[in-house]
Amino acid sequence: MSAETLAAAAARPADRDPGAARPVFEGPRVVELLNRTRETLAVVAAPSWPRPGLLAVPAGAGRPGGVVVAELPPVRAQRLGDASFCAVHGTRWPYVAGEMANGIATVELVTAMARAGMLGFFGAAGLRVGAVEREVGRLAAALGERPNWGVNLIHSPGEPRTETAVADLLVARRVPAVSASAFMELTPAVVRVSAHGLTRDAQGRVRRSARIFAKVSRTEVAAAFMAPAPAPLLRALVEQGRLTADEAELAGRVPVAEDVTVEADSGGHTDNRPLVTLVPEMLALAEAAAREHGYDRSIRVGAAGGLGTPAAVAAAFALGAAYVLTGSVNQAALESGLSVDAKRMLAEAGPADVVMAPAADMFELGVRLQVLRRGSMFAFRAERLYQIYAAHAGWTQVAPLVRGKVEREIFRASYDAVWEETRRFWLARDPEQAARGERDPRHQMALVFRWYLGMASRWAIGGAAERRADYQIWCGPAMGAFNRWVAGGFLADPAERSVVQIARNLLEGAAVVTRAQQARCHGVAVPAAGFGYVPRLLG
Ligand code: FMN
Repeated sequence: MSAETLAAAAARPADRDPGAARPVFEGPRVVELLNRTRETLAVVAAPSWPRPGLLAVPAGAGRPGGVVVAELPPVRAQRLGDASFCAVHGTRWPYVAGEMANGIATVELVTAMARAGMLGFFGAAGLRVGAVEREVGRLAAALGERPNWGVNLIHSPGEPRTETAVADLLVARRVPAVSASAFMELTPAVVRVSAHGLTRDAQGRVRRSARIFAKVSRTEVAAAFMAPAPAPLLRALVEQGRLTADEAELAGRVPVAEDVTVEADSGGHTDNRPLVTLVPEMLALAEAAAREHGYDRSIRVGAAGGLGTPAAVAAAFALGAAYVLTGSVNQAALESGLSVDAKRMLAEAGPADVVMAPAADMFELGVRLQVLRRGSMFAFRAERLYQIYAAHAGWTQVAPLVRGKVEREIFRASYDAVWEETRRFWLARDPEQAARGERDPRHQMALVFRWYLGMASRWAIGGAAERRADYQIWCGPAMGAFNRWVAGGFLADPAERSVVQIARNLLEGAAVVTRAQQARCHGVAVPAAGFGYVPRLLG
């Protein structure tokens, strides 16, 4: 290829595709070329040019202008993650829609993801076992033998029987993928789901019947899932007849989870940690576990938390994530179980419109989670209740003025009426809680305050407009970042936000951002718009 001056290149008559005929050097034409991720691009340079240019390379076309200093092959969104992810889980894309409690990640959401070649987890947390059973039945009927769908198994230290019952259900219904979350240590329930159905194939490799994803944000928990299940737990399960001796033996050779989702600052329960520190730390841990235990395949580390734009998704893959998992942005999708009213509130959020607030499930311990602040007083009111709880031994100890305000403004009912409703709820669900509430005034106050926190989620899901100011909507900064990204385009309209279009646009955009970085590495002047992507309807 002969060298050519910039002036000569610019003077060359454009053929049917200007980008293919002449190099481009700056501005929107660079952005336009970078968006063509399915084509090979060439970076061309000449001594007399101030900077390298970008050139499309269609088959058979010449390469006028300068010397080719680099060829940029097509960047396919399918290939941004670890190839084994798609092979093992039967997906086209290394992308997961995370579980959202109380059925907010619905059967419809999981089904849409599976049919589009991705993976989704049903939000089983907070639902009664009977409801989980019904929804798993619907999923199995809709998705049959497909491998690319799953259900959340949430650790429930306060309700161990529920955890075991859900685990047994997932095993019995042969749910192909299970996302284990909120675990602080391994329990018999999660170990059974992991070890049940382990066999060897003809080559002697261990095969799984259920693929466990562990959702973690701490290294000590990650290490437990990356190691083989502890022998005493396996032995006990064999003695109880809940695993066979062969399954237990094989479980000693593989990690409890081969997919570990690292969760950074996210919607809902979160340690608010940054993804950029967490992913490298967990990758190193996975590597060390594989070495220590002599695994014949690597543990995949996926990234979650804060992923609401193509740039964020591209960054997660650049960090080494094998796959990405989103949450907040899917809650605003058509298929999510949240009310239309609450979805509209989410669509108006900016990245800073989130705040930490007390969590209903671990209220007494002062555990907090991330919620939408804009348009709701929930975080403020829940915080007020937590402060009252922390400072008093029982409701009667609280100053009458404060009590009146809480009853009027937060409960909109008397304390006694709320306690009566709460007591009935616990009598049906866990009578010991109701009995303890009768005996212990401080525990009773906690249960009553937790009534408000629990109802605030229900109001948001059901769309109780008269309680809009109390909506509890779990949400991370990814939601606001997403809104900024899609502003002005078709995804700005909540009615257009299908979970699949959200995912496809994030992935396609991540491919563009990845290519922009490649071009920049070879000296091309990539404008800021080159690191963005305008959402479009993708087929
Ligand atoms: N993670 C769980 O493991 N179990 C849950 O029940 C659960 N419920 C969630 C409910 C909502 C409304 C949201 C927004 C998140 C929830 N998550 C849950 C976390 C998501 O699965 C996902 O890991 C997280 O949202 C990713 O971070 P992002 O919100 O920044 O995208």
